[in-house]
This record gives sequence, C-alpha cells and structure tokens, in this order.
Amino acid sequence: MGPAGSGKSTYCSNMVKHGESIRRIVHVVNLDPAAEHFDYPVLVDVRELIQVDDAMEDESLRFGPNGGLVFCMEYLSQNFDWLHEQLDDIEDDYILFDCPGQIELYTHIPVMKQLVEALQKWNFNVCSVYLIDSQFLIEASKFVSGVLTALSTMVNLETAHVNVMTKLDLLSKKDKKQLDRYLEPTMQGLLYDEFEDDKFSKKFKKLNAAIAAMIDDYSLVRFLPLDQSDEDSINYVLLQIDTCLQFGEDMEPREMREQEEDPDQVDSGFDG
Ligand SMILES: Nc1nc2c(ncn2[C@@H]2O[C@H](COP(=O)(O)OP(=O)(O)OP(=O)(O)O)[C@@H](O)[C@H]2O)c(=O)[nH]1
Ligand SMILES: [Mg+2]
Repeated sequence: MGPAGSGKSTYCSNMVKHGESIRRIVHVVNLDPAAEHFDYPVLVDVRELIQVDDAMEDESLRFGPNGGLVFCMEYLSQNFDWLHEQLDDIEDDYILFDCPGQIELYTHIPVMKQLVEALQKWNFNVCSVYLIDSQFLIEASKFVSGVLTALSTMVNLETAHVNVMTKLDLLSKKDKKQLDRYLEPTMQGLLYDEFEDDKFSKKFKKLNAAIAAMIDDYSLVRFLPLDQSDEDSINYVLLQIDTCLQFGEDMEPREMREQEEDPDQVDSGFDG
C-alpha cells in the first residue's frame, strides 16, 4: 500500500525479480481496478472481476475516477468468494497484493480491513507493507503527513506493519546524509527544527507539537530504506517482512526433504 506513485507496482515487480534470483516464488495479485501498467506476471487481476471504467461508463452509475474506484473495491468486498477461488490452488503461497493508492480505502471505508479479515480466515498470515516515496520524506512537514497516513493505515488494519521508504536511488548525496534522521525519527526533534522560525504562529506550533508527541507516543513509526538498485537493500526488506509474517518457519523439514531428493536444490519451494 501507499500513496499514488509511491512505487507499489515497481516494488512488486522488483520482488518478483529478486525472488527469481534467490529461487523463491513470489506471486502478485493486482488489486487496483484502475491499473494500466505493471510489468510483473499476475496471479490474479481484479480487473477481470471489475474495472474502474465499468463504474465510470455505466449509465446508472456515472462515477468519476475516485468514486469509481471506491465502487469497484466495494464490489470486490461483496465478491471475496471470487478471490478465494483464484487463490485456492497456490502452493508456494507468498503473495503480494498491489493495492490502489487512495487513502480513503484504508481510513474511511472498511474494504481493506474486510480483505485482511478474509485472508486471515483463509489462513494467510498478513503483513501490511506501506510505501512512501523518499522524495517526500526529506522535508519534515511532508514527512509528518506521510507518517500520519502510515499510522492511520496501521491502526485501522491491525496487522503486522512495515513502512518502507522507496526510491532511495533518486536521493541526492546531500539528502542521503540526512536519511538517518528520517528512518528512526523523533518527531518532536524534526518538527522543532522545522517550525523554529518566527513566521509560524504560536497556535500552529502548538498543534504541530501535539501531533509530534502523539506520533512519538506510538513509537511505532520506523522506515526501512529501499534502494532498488541495491540487491542487499531489497533482500533486507524482504527478510524483515518474513520475520513479521513468520514466513519460512516451517521451511526446514521440507528443505531437508528436497535436499535428500535433489542435493543441488537447496532453497526453492517455501510454504507460507
Ligand atoms: N528511480 C526509481 N523510480 C521508481 C522507484 N519506484 C518507482 N519508481 C518510478 O515511480 C513511478 C511510479 O511507480 P509505480 O510503481 O507505478 O507506483 P505506484 O505506487 O504503483 O503508483 P499507482 O499505482 O499509480 O498508485 C514510475 O515511473 C516508476 O518507474 C524506485 O525505487 N526508483
Ligand atoms: Mg501501481
């Protein structure tokens, strides 16, 4: 998940490619009814159930793009059986869900929460991965709004949750030097620097201090850095998420079985 353009589809595509290089199968489900371009192979595509044009072009609906998307996602929530059928035969069941970016799906309407509950009912371990573009983070005021959206998603979905800062390859050397401040942020410290200036009113500063204290109180907002040009960085993110999912805990016996059958084959075939 994550705001529009934060790199969700690219993340999925990078994880599929990384999976190929470490002999691990990563499936992707496209959950964006408005998706036009992605370059990963899809296991399931929500557009086969409904797409945003259906809701926009229908004479009786006539939605715009955002209302259309909400309509499609609600339609999906009424048709989870369809999704369950498509997921039923998967053996190597590490599945990424490439979600739409609209924040209201995570904060205002229940569809994503319902999806999480359905997946859990079907015995999947679920971890939310929330992506934010590092270009927006390297400025304290934008960072706060990014953190708040990540936090409200986390509180709303109630799953294990990992925040990832994407597009590090695009940061300048100067911005990279500041990165540590943002990966494990103390909000009060960040905002103190930003709003020290006298041009801000007392009330505005007080509001920001209150928001910062609230975020610090949760002390749950951390970001994993992701540089798609660095294989180690991709692997690090994958492993952190594996830990949250307890993924691969049942791998050992199967790995040993496979080694007995085929001594060359060590790390393929995970069970989720
Ligand atoms: N350099 C660089 N570009 C990236 C990275 N991730 C995404 N991009 C670019 O950012 C743009 C948006 O990426 P997408 O993966 O489509 O983002 P998205 O979150 O799926 O976007 P929506 O589905 O429209 O919400 C594309 O032009 C990508 O090529 C990255 O890590 N590095
Ligand atoms: Mg996308």
